[in-house]
Amino acid sequence: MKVLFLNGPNLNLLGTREPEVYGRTTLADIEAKVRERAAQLKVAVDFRQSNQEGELVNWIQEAKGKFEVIVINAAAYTHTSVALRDAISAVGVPAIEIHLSNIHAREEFRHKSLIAAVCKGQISGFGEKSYILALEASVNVNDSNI
Ligand code: CA2
Repeated sequence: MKVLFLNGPNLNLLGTREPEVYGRTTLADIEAKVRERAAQLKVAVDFRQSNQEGELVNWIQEAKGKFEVIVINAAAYTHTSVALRDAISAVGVPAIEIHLSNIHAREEFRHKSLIAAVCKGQISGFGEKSYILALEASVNVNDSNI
């Protein structure tokens, strides 16, 4: 089983700026923890980040037939991108939306996710653990066709 992790804009800055909001863990640290858990679960992982909306759309489209599940932290595009929503909906690969912070406990503009309705579910507010929980949920989605 293969899971594609997609990370949106500015997540490459994790651990280097605004540690009071997003902590001191870098995206590379998170990737390493995801890979450790993935090895235990015997899941193959591809882990990517882009600041470009179109590149994320391309990666979603290309996932068809190559990955069983997409885990996506669309970052700010969560709240703005009809393009990402349409890509997830069109490609037919089950997707899980994740966030480090609890978007519902933050500014009002973060409460609305344009991708939530086309994802299997949302994991939000568990810091880097959101990524591990999503990996575990991916196995469940794949095994039981949730
Ligand atoms: O909580 C999350 O995971 C978010 O997706 C993070 C996004 C934010 O726009 C979403 O509302 C919630 C922001 C990612 C930017 O990350 C930074 C990391 C360090 C310094 C500045 C930004």
